[in-house]
Amino acid sequence: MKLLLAIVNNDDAHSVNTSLSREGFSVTKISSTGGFLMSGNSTFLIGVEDSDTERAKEIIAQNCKKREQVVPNSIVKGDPSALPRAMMKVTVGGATVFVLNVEEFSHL
Ligand code: 2BA
Repeated sequence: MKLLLAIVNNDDAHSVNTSLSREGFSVTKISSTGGFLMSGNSTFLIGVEDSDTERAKEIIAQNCKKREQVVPNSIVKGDPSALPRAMMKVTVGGATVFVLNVEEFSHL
């Protein structure tokens, strides 16, 4: 068994959630915050049989769109007081997925 940790943009979270559930995956959604942009995203915990891992990843990929976001250059340089605040584009969206081996799974 595997545990998928999938970090997705909040704009895609609803469709990821409903698409996974529709195909019978059990999902826990946690509200999270990206360390770089410091904006909200969603982290899904999905316990799956090994043979279903690829299908779960496929569903996540189908529902997560990459998009560009304009952020102050100072975020990128790590100096919030930097002036002038030039803007730059950062690619956001898609999904960041970790696949972990599960040692034990139980409903107690
Ligand atoms: P954030 O940390 O808010 O990052 C949002 C997007 O900003 C990233 O998208 C990436 O395109 C860009 N970015 C991040 N760090 C950067 C940097 N130092 N310089 C320039 N651009 C940077 P993604 O890579 O798709 O990541 C989306 C979210 O997934 C991240 O939100 C974070 O919450 C999570 N994430 C990504 N990689 C991770 C990792 N290795 N470990 C834990 N969480 C991760």
